[in-house]
Amino acid sequence: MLERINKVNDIKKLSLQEKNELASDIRKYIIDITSKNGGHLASNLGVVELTIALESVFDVTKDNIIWDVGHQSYTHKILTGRKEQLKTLRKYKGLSGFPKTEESETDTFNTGHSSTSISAALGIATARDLKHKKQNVIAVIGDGALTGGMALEALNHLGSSKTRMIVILNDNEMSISENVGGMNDLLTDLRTRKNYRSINDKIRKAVEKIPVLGKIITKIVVGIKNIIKQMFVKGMYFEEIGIRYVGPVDGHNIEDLETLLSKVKELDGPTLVHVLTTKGKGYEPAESTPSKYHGVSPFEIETGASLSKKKDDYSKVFGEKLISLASKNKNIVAITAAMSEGTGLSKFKEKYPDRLFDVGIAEQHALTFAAGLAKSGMIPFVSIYSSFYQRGYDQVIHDICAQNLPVIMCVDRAGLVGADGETHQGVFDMAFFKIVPNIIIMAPKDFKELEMMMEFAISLNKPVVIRYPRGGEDLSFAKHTPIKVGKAELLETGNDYSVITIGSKVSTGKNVVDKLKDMNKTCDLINVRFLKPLDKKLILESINKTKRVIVIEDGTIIGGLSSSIKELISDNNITIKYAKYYSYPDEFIKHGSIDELNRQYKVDVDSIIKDIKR
Ligand SMILES: Cc1ncc(C[n+]2csc(CCOP(=O)(O)OP(=O)(O)O)c2C)c(N)n1
Repeated sequence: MLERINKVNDIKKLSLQEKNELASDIRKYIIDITSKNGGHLASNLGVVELTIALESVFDVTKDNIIWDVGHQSYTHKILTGRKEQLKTLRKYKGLSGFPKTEESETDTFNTGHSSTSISAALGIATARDLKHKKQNVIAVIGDGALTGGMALEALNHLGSSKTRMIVILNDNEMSISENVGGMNDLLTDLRTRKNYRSINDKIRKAVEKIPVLGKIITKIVVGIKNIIKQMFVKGMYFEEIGIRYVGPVDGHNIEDLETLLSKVKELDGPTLVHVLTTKGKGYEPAESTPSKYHGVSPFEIETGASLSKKKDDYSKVFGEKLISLASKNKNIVAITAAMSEGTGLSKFKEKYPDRLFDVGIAEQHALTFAAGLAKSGMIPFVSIYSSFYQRGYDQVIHDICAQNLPVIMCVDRAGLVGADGETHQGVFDMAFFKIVPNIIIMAPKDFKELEMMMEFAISLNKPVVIRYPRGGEDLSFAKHTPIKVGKAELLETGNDYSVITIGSKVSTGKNVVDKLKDMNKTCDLINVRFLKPLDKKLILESINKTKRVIVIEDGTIIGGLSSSIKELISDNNITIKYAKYYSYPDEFIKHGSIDELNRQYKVDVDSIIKDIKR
């Protein structure tokens, strides 16, 4: 059936039977591609029928479908003329793993960070109404994404706006791990409501058969039903805030979905369709352990076994060190925003279930919650990916730093992340944290230094950021001098160049320095350790000596370490003979492997040496 799908709306030419066959072909195709390229396997397998039904009922050339997070858009890409390109999924210069308006007009809105779809859809639907247009607007959002503040803010607005719009709630009972919170409890109630509804339908049908009085009796029965409904269905949250609730419906039954969606399409006002799906559907390993197959690296299809060797990574080191610190200090608690696996906190969760708080996809809340904990004498370690800290920026400024509260903000996936691409690259955090008063920003050069910094952070009793990259350490250094606030570490000394580095780029600096030795040049290799407060004294001494500066960082050129060094040179009127700043440019960095991207942006050893030779 895949051969029949070549361009947008080809899906509309297939019969129901053919669509069911297509669903099975698409699953095989997605499994095949993700087994080679990696990707969001389980989430995509869960929405194959839902996507087929949506794109059969709606017209993606006119209607707007917005995929929340967007990690589940592979079937949509296949149905909209990108079947062949999908083979390049997440590869350098290949197809993105998320919706991209530049890839196709049928990708209405770029997503990547969770819980944005309802807001964006409501904006589009409101503009449609103001311009007297007619298209349908649909947000497809997961139960995990519905735990995010933005989604709840948008529902609040949607309910009162009365705008004609559809929210498809793709409920697979999973975020990356099991979904959490009161909203999830509400959905569980709604899920189990099926039996209750069919009993009432039977009563209604029976009563309606009684002539004349039938309608009045039905009204009374419906009235009673509503009371019962409110008692059993936790107040019918959606209906009460002004959004029609339809469902739950089996998200793997194309016929039922199409029937329901065609009816919902005709309705006025906001409607939420509750669709039940199975994460990982159709591939046993993913169905039985969906969180393991949420995002995969290449794997063997027969067994589901990963093809990459599991090496230690920063997240794991962080998680293990936190367990050891927590065993000695009862006040230490850990907070995650739905990312306990990714941030290395799974073992902590097992060991200290009462001291691990998974707050859902709620970075803003996670940070202010941590501020509250810190205010009352706890020592919160909040671990969030760099790009997701963007969500909680005001909380960092207003709730943590303005009150100088000792929250330890661990920034995982700092720097390039690779295949997830521009929405996920962690290149802005140094710049946006640096301007906040009271904050201390550290970055370790290797695993051991991460452990030292975690221990040191507790002693500071201030807002602290520790940023570390995705994956493992490039080099494991022999030298680890004790950490002192605002003090850099001089790893090597020389006269020709000052190589000033931070975090994961200390390894790059070390490799540059070694190559320069072969060219009979000696260098100061400075691991700044603290982006803030910066060790101006040590850095100035070095620059004044060498007059040749090489700065290497894994962040944007604006506002990070390069900016700090430029300011230092200019503030001190130093005349420089050579200055090169290796940071990422002022642009959104697309997907590709970290090595490929470092080469493209010339933040790699070879490019640095080439520049020096030139
Ligand atoms: C702001 C933000 N925080 C965290 C993430 C990481 N993340 C990606 S998908 C996901 C779970 C989404 O669950 P759900 O919406 O139910 O979709 P499913 O994968 O289960 O289909 C999370 C936490 C994100 N994309 N954005």
